[in-house]
Amino acid sequence: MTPTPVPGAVLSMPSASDKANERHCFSDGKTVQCFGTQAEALRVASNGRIQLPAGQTSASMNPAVLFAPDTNIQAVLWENSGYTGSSWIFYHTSCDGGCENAPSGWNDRVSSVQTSSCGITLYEWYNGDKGGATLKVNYPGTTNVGPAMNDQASSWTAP
Ligand SMILES: [Ca+2]
Repeated sequence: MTPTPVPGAVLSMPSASDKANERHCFSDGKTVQCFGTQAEALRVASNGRIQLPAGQTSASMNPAVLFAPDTNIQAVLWENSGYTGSSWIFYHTSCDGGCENAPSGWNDRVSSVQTSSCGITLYEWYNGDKGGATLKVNYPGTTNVGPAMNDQASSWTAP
């Protein structure tokens, strides 16, 4: 059923059910871990170095703190523009160009990206630069990856 719009309501605001369906995940290279709040995902991914109240996200964090070297977080990839919706945390220990393929549920989905000072490159195809479109995003990120890369990224590297 389509909800009836309320006059004057901001239609882009996530509803309670959208919030309930959000997933915030990362992989340590072996296991994917997902959480219902990004605060919890960031706490686990950073081994306790990032402590946010449950309702807050990396969108409101100082990027210098979010991407401090000891957090091992290279980027936060968001489902929607403006750093909203579900998020995938690119957990990686250095800016060595290491490539991560989009995990299950994340292919062709990323719309905005926060990145550490090493930057992140998004690729249209799996396994990095295989000839599809690419987009380099510089620190501290972009609230909209633009029409050419929106919902297109299938892998990413730092930088
Ligand atoms: Ca998207």
